[in-house]
Amino acid sequence: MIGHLDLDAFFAAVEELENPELRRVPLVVGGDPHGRGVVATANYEARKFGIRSAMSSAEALRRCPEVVFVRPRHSVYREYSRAVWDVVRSMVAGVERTGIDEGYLDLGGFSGARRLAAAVQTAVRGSTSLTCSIGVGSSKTVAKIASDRRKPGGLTVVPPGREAAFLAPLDIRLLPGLGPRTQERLRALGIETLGSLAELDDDQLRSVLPGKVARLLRDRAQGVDPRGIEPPAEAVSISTEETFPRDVSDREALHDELRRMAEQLAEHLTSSGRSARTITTKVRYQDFSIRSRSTTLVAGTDDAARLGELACSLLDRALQDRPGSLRLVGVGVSNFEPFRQLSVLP
Ligand code: TTP
Ligand code: MG
Repeated sequence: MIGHLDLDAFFAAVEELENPELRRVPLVVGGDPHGRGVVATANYEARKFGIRSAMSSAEALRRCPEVVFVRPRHSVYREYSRAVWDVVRSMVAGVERTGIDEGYLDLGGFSGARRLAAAVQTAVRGSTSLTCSIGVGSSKTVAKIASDRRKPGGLTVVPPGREAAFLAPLDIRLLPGLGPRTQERLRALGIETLGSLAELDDDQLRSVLPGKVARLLRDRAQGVDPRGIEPPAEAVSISTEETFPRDVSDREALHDELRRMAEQLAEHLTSSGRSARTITTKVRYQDFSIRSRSTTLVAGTDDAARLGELACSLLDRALQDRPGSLRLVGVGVSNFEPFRQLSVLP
């Protein structure tokens, strides 16, 4: 059986743990309500007012003038996320993380799946104080839809053979991969539920959406989804680079760029459960020549700030060896090792 785990109101739950005064007040983690900010997430108290992810912060404030806004702190969420997935990986052999707060778990046979899922919930809560919801089913689609049925803290198990019946009454918008345009076309034909999508014949299906995707979505609406759990891809290195519209010689500007890239790489590392020992900074000069400088640590890191500082000092070394304006900078990490254990969380 496959489990889908999704943390409850993740960013907001972390902010509540970090600052207990925020508990029991409507809380939005997001951008400036007096500017063009958007809601990243809202706690359940704020959701009572209809506040949702991706809504403008200004709209959230209109819906609930008492709502408390806090700005997102991604590095804090990454630390919590890592602690969560460390626990999950210590209990479940096959884990495929699909986002900062969600992923699929291989729960083995049906008989033990519910117990294992419940034990994961208890362990996650015990070690991080965060709650999560888990859906269990014979496929990714069923597990993912099930994890969203009883939030927060829910555990929804769809026994084998019950997939189609579980899906049939649900709204088509709950099917992952079904975009808003396809939804509109389906609704125009009176198809509102996964059950009626599942029953479409090939001709009707073609009229809504030509090609393979339509059949794939209909299969999924029937509970047919052969995708298995995929362990993280084993890349030997990951890197990112940026070509500037104009050559840049300002060291602070270059450092800012490198720190931003280090954030991205740290995110990748964290989400694939790895840390890196080697960091490389690459530069391209006005004459297109390329230099790179690397350093290798004794122990791996996936810390954005650390990677950023290393990338910047490597840039400084390259520019000391050969000064000049740059057309491009890049940062890469390699020499991976699995996570170190985290010990700063309560
Ligand atoms: P979700 O799991 O979609 O949302 P959630 O965990 O806040 O709430 P739920 O209990 O319904 O699962 O997303 C996880 C985090 O990703 C969320 O806490 C904030 C972030 N996020 C955004 O920044 N923007 C978005 O539009 C969404 C959907 C999420
Ligand atoms: Mg979530």
